[in-house]
Amino acid sequence: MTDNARLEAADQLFKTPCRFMLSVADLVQLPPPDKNEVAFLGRSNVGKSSLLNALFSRRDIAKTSSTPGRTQQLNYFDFLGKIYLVDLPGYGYAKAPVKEVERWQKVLRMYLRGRPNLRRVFLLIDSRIGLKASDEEMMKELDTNAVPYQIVLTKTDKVSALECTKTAESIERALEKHPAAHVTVLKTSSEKKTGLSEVRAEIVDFCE
Ligand SMILES: Nc1nc2c(ncn2[C@@H]2O[C@H](COP(=O)(O)OP(=O)(O)OP(=O)(O)O)[C@@H](O)[C@H]2O)c(=O)[nH]1
Ligand SMILES: [Mg+2]
Repeated sequence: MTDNARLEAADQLFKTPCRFMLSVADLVQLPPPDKNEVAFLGRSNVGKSSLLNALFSRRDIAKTSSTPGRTQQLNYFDFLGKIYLVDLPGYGYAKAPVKEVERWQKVLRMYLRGRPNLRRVFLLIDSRIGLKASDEEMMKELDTNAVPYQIVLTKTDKVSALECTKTAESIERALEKHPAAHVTVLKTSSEKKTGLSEVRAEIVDFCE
């Protein structure tokens, strides 16, 4: 299949909406690991929920907000009965009570350590900011636990094309030291709907 055909086929599949399944606040509530799973991870407010919505050309699949810490549980979506998509709570600063934040951070870490069907984590990075210390820490943790992950730049509508390319290249260089990282950095804007086909195509690879 040519690259274009791969992207078009993925766009076609994503015309079918995903179905909200459940919100998980505690690991005992996780669905059985009977399907491949792909998760959206990143600092609070980076655009995880927005990206999930944009992939399906919808605004209301996952709840978004300008207040960091909007997503406080692991939100499960079933796509085509073939794969679970998981909108995760953010890490880093969150506008929520400390105890609450500690609780969901613990659940998040435990989830990332021991989910056998987790095939890929999309680690979202704000293209205006680049990698922060908390992202580097998370990458090390994913490496240690051998969780395959891929960096996705978000909000690229807020930077110039040149700046975006420079950020992507500098991250790609940093990734050489991270064994669990996918070598390619994807560039997206949920606002302008760019780079979405590439993310869709990566997900489709896990639908079989
Ligand atoms: N300009 C621009 N803004 C975006 C984009 N994606 C998300 N945003 C904005 O960024 C803010 C946070 O978006 P969310 O999708 O809620 O972020 P999140 O990572 O799910 O945040 P938490 O659930 O709080 O961790 C919202 O105000 C979005 O409108 C984008 O591609 N471009
Ligand atoms: Mg969210």
